[in-house]
Amino acid sequence: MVQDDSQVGSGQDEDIDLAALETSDLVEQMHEDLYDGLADEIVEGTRILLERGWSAQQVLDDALVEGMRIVGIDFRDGVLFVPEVLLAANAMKAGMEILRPLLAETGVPPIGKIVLGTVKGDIHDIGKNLVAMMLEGAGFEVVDIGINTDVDGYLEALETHQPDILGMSALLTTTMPYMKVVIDTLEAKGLRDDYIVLVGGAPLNEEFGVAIGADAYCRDAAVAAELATQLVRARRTAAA
Ligand code: B1M
Repeated sequence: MVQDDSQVGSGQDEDIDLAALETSDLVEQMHEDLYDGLADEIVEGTRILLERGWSAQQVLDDALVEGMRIVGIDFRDGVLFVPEVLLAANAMKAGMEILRPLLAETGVPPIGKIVLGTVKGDIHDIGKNLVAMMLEGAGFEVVDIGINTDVDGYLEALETHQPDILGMSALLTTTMPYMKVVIDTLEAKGLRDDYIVLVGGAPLNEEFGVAIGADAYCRDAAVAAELATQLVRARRTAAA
C-alpha cells in the first residue's frame, strides 16, 4: 500500500498483534503507533525489532526518528497539535529508554565530560536526550542540565562540573540566538577558551555555528559524538 507521509495516523483502536507482522509492516505500524502516541506499543515494537536482530541504531533511525519526522510534518501543517505531539514524544521516549543501555554499551573508557542543555525558552529535549545517549555510548560522561536553561544555569554547571565541552540544543528559530548570549557571556568572563562549545538542533546550520562563535555545529547525535571525540583528542594533544 502506498502511504502518504502526512496521513500516517491510523485513528483506529483495534488490537494488532505486532509480533505477527512482517518487519517492514511492523516498522510502518510503529510509525502509526508513534503518531497515535501509543507508548506501550512502541516499547513492544522496539523489543521485537531488537529480537529480530536489528541494531539499536537501526531501530532508532528507521522506526523512532523516522516516525517522529512524520509527526513533525503534520505538526507543522496544523494537522496535529501540542497535546498529540506530546503524546508522540512520550511514546518516542519510552522506546528510547529501551535503546539507551544498548547505545551506551560500547565499553569505551571515558574520554571526556560534557555539560549539555536546551537553551532558555525552549523545552524540546528529545534530540538533546539522543545526543546524551550517543555521547555516553562514545565514552563521555554526560551532565544533562535539562531544558529552558539560562546563562546562569550554564555557568553554574560549568563551574561545578568542569567539563571539556559545553553542548547546547535549540529547536526554535526564536531560541537559537540565545546560544550566542551564552557564548558572548563566556567571552566576557574570559572563560570561552576553557571549553569546546558544540551546538545543535534542527533549525541550525554550519554557518550559524560559525557566526555565533561555536567550535562546531552538529547535524545529528552521531556527528555530535564524532566531533566531541575528535575535538577533545585534538585539545589534549595540543596541551601535551
Ligand atoms: Co515543537 N516545534 N514546538 N514541540 N516540535 C518543532 C521544533 C517545529 C519545527 C515543528 C514545526 O512547525 N514543524 C516548530 C519550530 C518552528 C521554528 O522555530 N522554525 C515547533 C514549534 C513551533 C513549537 C511550539 C512553539 C508550538 C506551540 O506551542 N505553538 C512549542 C514551543 C515550546 C517551547 O519550546 N517553548 C513546541 C512544543 C513542542 C512539544 C512540547 C509539543 C514537543 C516537544 C516535546 C519534547 O521535546 N519533550 C514538540 C516536538 C516533539 C516537536 C517536533 C515535532 C519534533 C522535535 C524532535 O523531537 N525531533 C519538531 C518538528 C521537527 O523537528 N520535525 C517541533 C526528533 C529529534 C531526534 O530531532 O530535535 O532535531 P532533533 O535533534 C537532532 C539534531 O537536531 C541534533 O541531534 C539530534 C539527534 O540526531 N541535535 C543536537 C539536537 N540538539 C543537539 C545538541 C547538540 C548536538 C546536536 O549539542 C552538542
